[in-house]
Amino acid sequence: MLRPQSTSTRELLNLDGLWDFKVDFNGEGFNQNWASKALDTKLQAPVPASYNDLFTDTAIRNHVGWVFYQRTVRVPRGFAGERINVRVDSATHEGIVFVDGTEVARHVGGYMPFSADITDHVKAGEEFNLTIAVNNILTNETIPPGRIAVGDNGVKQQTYLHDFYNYAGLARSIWIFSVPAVHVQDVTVKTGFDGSTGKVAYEVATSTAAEVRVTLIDEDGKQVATGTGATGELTVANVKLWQPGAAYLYELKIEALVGGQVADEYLLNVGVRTVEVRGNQFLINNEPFYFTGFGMHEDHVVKGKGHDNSFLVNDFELLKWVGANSFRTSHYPYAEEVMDYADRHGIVIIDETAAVGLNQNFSGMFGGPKLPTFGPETGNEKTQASLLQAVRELIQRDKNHPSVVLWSITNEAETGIQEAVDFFKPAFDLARELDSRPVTYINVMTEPFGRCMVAPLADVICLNRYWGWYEDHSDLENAAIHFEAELKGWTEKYSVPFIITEYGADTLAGGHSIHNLPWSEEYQTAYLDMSHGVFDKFPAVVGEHVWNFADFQTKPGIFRVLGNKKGAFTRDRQPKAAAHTLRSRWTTLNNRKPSAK
Ligand code: BDP
Repeated sequence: MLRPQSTSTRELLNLDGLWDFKVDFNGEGFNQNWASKALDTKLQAPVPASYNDLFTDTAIRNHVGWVFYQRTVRVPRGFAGERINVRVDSATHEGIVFVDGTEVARHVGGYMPFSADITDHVKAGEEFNLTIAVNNILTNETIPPGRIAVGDNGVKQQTYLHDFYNYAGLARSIWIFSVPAVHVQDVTVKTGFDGSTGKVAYEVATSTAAEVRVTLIDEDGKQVATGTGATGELTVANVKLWQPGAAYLYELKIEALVGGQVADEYLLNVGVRTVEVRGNQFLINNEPFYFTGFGMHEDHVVKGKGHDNSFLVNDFELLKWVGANSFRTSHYPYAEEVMDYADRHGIVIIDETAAVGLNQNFSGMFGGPKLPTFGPETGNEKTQASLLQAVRELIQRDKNHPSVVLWSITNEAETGIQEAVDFFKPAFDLARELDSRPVTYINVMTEPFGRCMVAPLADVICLNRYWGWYEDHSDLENAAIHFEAELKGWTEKYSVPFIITEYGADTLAGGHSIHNLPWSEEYQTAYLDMSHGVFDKFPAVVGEHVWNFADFQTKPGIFRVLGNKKGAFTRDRQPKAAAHTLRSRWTTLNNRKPSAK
């Protein structure tokens, strides 16, 4: 799905701002046709933002079900004669879009865009009523999965098997945009190079038959290659590569022509780079790459998962300051603005679906009955279909980002049983069918090398390990022994690169202890030093992502103290002592392992 944009043939109108907002407490919004008239409400909610933390009413925060957002939109006169579309960058977790009360689009999956052609419902120059109903419910058939429980007090509660809080609403932008009748529908680029000659293979899909012309333009605005036809390969002399920490972006201008006249123009940023797994190395542009950085979250005070460009810039500034060259979109795809910014600033991304919590072994910790992870009431064929949809949509959306080097299928699923292989193998196969990047999954500590059956499916094995926190708590000497023994086992069994995608210790900013007591800043830094000492012994460990970049909001009912406190930064982005420890290690690594230097 192409991001909408404004070009010489396309118009774009952003609909961010305050929308009327109403919570459907009694489940009557559809029966009473709320979308067909002005919402009877005094509440307004900003878009983009999660709605949960905006209001003082706890019932809104805890609501399980539908909410309605509404505003009037005037279609710009300049849209006349064009195809008019509405686009929702995300609706968490299900969205239904109505134009003057008529449903025009519906989508399940809270972190992916969807759009609809509304040309037949609106008129350029005139107003229409845009309503978006959004549902926050997670079931055993959604990704991520969840379960609705009804308490003895008769109130519905949402449970789920991941710790981050289930923020909901319209957390990303909403747009209307126009495209010409004949337009560029999709484009896929694959890049490579041979010596100093770059290669950009492209494939363009148009809405109806059209001639295609492509032009590659460098950062100085100079045209460096042209091509015609819906598919082809451009060659770039003296190519400037997209490098981690030193991004270079060409612009690919794609034109659809009818009778020699330009009907549509679309612009795509292209970074020329290669990604390859060779033995136990992860290569970017044929050079071994060592991942330093974090698992992150889209999480801020008040806005929840609401995208905000100020926070985006500041978070990336902090990544740069601390010496991080990469991050993982734990545990769902992030806003497209984030992906574009990473392309522009040379930050490497492990791009993850929202398949988190497919693991009933955690039900004790998160509350809920202990069921089998895979079965009719839990992970079934419908859940699997949702996972495949999540993989398809993720790759469809993010395939052209040079920053993305690895697809992550799932986080911390139960993987030690044959049902897991049956469940996940089609997702690995699909990712490989759709794209050439390596594919990974994130292994949980309870599925070690002697047990996990999904590991053989992966090109890279990612491990979340909490030696010294959930195991050997406050005992770093034994933690080091056990961590090393475990990595020895994994690296002897599998000849692939390994990334430690989570390791971390909850830490109260300002907490101190001369004895390195857990929760103190001293313990967090000692824990990191211990872990790094272990990683450095293994050439096959090609990356370290600390859990987490910053403290974040968590699900009520699990034993966290006002959120998960494993951040190297606090929730308001101030450094803990750990951030300085990481900075001194990472700023000297320069994308390479110390042992590889
Ligand atoms: C891992 C999860 C992550 C949690 C983390 C933790 O992948 O989402 O936040 O542990 O416990 O299990 O802090």
